[in-house]
Amino acid sequence: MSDWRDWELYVITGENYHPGRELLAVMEQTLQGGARMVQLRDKWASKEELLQKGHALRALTRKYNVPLIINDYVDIALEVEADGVHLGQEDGGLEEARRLLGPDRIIGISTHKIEQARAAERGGADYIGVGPVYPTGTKPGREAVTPSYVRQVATEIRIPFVAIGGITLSNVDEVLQAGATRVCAVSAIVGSADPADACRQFLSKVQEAAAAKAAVSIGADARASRGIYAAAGASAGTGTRGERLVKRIIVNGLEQATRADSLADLVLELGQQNRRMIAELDGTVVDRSRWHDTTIEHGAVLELVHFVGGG
Ligand code: 3NM
Repeated sequence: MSDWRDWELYVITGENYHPGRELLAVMEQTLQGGARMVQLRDKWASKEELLQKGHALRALTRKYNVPLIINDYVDIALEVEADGVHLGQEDGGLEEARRLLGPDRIIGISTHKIEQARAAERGGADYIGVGPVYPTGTKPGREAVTPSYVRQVATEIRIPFVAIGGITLSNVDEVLQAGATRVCAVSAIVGSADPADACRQFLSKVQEAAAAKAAVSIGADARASRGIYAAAGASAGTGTRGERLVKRIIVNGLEQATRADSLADLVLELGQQNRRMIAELDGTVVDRSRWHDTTIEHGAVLELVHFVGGG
């Protein structure tokens, strides 16, 4: 699997939306269309059925090198060798899930307000769901959080997040403008007559929005390096994240943009906070106890190395 955080389009199963069409055939079409993360979610299936579907989806997603996430069940995720689980607020148990799954498997948490997003980040979730952005029949009775919650999360939360709930090709632009860089859909994709084409269209919208944002960020960067620091949040480039300026840094030989102020922030931004790691900044190893007060400057060069502890 390439870095799972690269995902832009997350597709969740919803067999009720494609009666008469096989689960695997529909999900294969989404993978062909560019789904980069797949979740097995079926609130009506028995555990036995879930296991069988989980094994089949595991084989399929492996073929496409795409992570598989299991909704609700840590034991099924382990049994089918999925890449992780997705838990709702009512499921609780992030700590327990982490204990059972270990540091490397992915744990996602649904959040519906900023306090839940903060708690999930603090608790060591790898990503959060942000929704339902719009009312949806897939989770009936849930109040829509609206794009304003997406904006709030984009401004404040550092771990990856995915916007979800009632997202369609007609409203996804609004979600992307609110700061989402990853989207997830069930009915608009698996319920479509052509799931592969739906995925392609979603992906191209996400990628267009990312390209537009990158162009703005680089412009802001150029202004910043000329010493023209806009007032907090005033420039388009710093936009939704307020006063934090985008810095270009090099991590393990690759250039990337970050808004992290400290080494600890950066590790969180990269979703590596649960890993045992050695960090070297500009050629000097920084002890983990110093990560919070080690500042990340524009142009910093970092090496982050995982290690497997013995004893
Ligand atoms: N979780 P659709 S909304 C599975 O807000 C799910 O946590 C949500 O389906 C959340 O794309 C949702 O058909 C349903 O609206 C998404």
